Amino acid sequence: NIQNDMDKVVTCLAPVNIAAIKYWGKRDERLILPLNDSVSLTLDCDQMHSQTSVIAGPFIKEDGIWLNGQIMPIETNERLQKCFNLIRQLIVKRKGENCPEAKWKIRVCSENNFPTAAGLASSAAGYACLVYTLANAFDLLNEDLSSIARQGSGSACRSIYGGFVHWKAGIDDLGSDSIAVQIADDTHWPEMRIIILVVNDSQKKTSSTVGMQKSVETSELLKYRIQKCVPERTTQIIQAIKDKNFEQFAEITMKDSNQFHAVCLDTYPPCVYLNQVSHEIISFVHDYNEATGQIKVSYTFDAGPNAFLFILQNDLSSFMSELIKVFPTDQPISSYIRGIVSTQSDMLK
Ligand code: 2P0
Repeated sequence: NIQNDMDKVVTCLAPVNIAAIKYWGKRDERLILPLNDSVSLTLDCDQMHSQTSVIAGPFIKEDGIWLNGQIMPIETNERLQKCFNLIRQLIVKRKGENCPEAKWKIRVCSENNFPTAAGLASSAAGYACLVYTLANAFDLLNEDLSSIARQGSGSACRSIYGGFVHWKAGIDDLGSDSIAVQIADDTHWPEMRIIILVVNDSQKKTSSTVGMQKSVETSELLKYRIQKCVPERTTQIIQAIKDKNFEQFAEITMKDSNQFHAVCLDTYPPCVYLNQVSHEIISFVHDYNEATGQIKVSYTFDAGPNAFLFILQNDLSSFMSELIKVFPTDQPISSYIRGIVSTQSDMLK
């Protein structure tokens, strides 16, 4: 797209991803290298997404980034700087040290169409979108973008790919093997739906970054989880995804969410992300499955009280009609995505 001057704005969208095997804990804070593998589903772009526009050129005096209409201080934001620098390094690698583009200043404007930092994976979509849009603007889409997105926010490396994604923790100290790979693309398992129950969309008290640092420092359960549980679960859930074995996928997802929140409680002082309504949703799901005699639906919770429910299309309407009896809402329940069914804003407060 770029010759001597970038005379157009490049705009891209990136979706959020929801982890079924959770990333929690780093072995290297600076390079954002995780202690364990994680597995996620990337939603479709037409629902919860970040949208980023980039313009660059000699006519821009300094780098600038606006997030949801507010200017972000780049000088004090190490992660943003890292992403800009890594992209510039790639430009030099591709086009030579003397290419003018490497010196161009860049303007970025980014917006989320959902609440930022409310445990709805906003940093994942945001950094994935930033890196992808910059790469697109500078013709770098063939490069490994997941390792750059990872250095913006760990979970962002998974949003670089659609469908079902495995972020391999890797063992290299420099992170060369800590990359996201696609397990299956977004046409695989089209019956899979995700229902998002927005219990609370306010900003969370302990950010994931800080929460996981504290867990690494203080939680014994985290060590056990990483060594004894996650490796086997990762292998099993990848197989379940490939086989479209919903019951296996769903059971592992619930167990991993529960263990992740147990680690949060085992952290000292504890990180409490779930609330009373979250626990009521968990009970509701188990009661529903018990009544049907099968695992028809599963839940997972990130660093916040909002629930992500996985269900197959065929079971969706009967489940929804039971759900709204217990958790009523005036909001219309819109049915989205390969991924996703509904955000029922504020309904559960
Ligand atoms: C996940 N979370 O796998 C887990 C589950 C939250 C709970 O990835 O410090 O915002 O930027 O690497 O990516 C949130 O962690 O943290 C996260 P950083 P990030 O989705």
